[in-house]
Amino acid sequence: MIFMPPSTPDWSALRADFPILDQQVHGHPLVYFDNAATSQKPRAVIDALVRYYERDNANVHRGIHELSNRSTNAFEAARERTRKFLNARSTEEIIFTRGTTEGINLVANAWGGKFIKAGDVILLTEMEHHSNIVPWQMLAERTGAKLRYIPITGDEGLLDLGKLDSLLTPEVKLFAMVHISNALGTLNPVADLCARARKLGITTLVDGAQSAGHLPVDVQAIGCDFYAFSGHKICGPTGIGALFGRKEVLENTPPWHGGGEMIATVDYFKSTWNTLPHKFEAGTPDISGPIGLHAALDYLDAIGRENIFRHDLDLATYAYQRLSELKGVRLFGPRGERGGLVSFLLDDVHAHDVVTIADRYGVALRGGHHCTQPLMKKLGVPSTARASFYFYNTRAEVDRFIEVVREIQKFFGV
Ligand code: C6P
Repeated sequence: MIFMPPSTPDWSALRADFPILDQQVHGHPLVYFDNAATSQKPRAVIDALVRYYERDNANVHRGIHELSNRSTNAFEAARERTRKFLNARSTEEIIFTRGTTEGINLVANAWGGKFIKAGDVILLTEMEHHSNIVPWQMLAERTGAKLRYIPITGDEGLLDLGKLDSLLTPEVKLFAMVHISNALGTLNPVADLCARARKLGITTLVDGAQSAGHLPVDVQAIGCDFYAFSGHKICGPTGIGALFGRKEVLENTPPWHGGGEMIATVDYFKSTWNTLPHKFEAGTPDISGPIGLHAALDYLDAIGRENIFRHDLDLATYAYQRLSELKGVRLFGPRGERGGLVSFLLDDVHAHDVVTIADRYGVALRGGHHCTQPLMKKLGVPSTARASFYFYNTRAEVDRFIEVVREIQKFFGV
């Protein structure tokens, strides 16, 4: 998949929008390479949150006073902005959630609770995050359904798609797949996978935690039934995300949480449900979250997601190449096009030691199983170290990271 950037942004000017990046950590300039865990926030997002709390704060959809109207309008404007960001057909298809994890749990409980039965199969891939495994295991336990996995090819971390035909049997009712793997960087061909599933009448879910805000996402072009993402990974606040659900699917899906806002009428023994998407948003929602997310999506689209993809890919390719020139480095994930991260191991050095020493030099990495324990087992490692990039990172920072990796190798004598 090649995206052509419309124009090249001034990346170093953008960096100045992120106050947090301008600091020393343990006496060294901060190199923040933990963006797959959470991104930093630009001034525009911080200001939107402050402005909301200083001027407009009130509950939504309830009051008829001025502040409540302002708050409701801003909340629903954020929904329209999110619709546009994903190219969904209607705001009825955009449910605000706490993030990717909650979006997937909503589908597993509400949709899965109605449509998954004993003997059905839920198809996943071997590179899924726990958020796209555990909710399905819980559903399978409740219903008697079974899980099945598309294997990966080894350290290169591609899906072994030669096996797909034999896995897409008539028992498969749901196919849930990660768009970009947080542990490998693999960019999966989700539009092709969804098309193959759709031909067989299989419902599809895409985990967009690492893809939204990193490349252009068009849920109609992907052709998925559900797409979940988290705002905090793409310059937005923590605690807010969205679940796209195709309207026809959501209309047939019962609510998950019960309470205020999600009802049309309530009496002592029976209730009826609100229209989409409100039937899936019980109780007072996170209000400042969508407002901050709105500012984040405006910010990202002003840069251009094609540009962000190219920039992240350049850093990942450069880091991969520089690491591969060092002795004793084991690299994970594809050599070619990939998401903006690199997972690696240094000989026998534990990933936590790599991350701990890198931190002394001001370089923020992540080490561990990255919430992909089954994948780590498959790769035969307890953990990996991971450098993950975003558009405010630079090649000079990658050079600094490589210097630090060499210091770590010297320290451990490897
Ligand atoms: N991965 C990482 O450091 P939440 O926590 O709901 O915002 O996102 C969950 C999630 C789901 N799918 C994928 C592919 C993810 O990468 C994540 C979050 C973080 O890699 C924390 S483990």
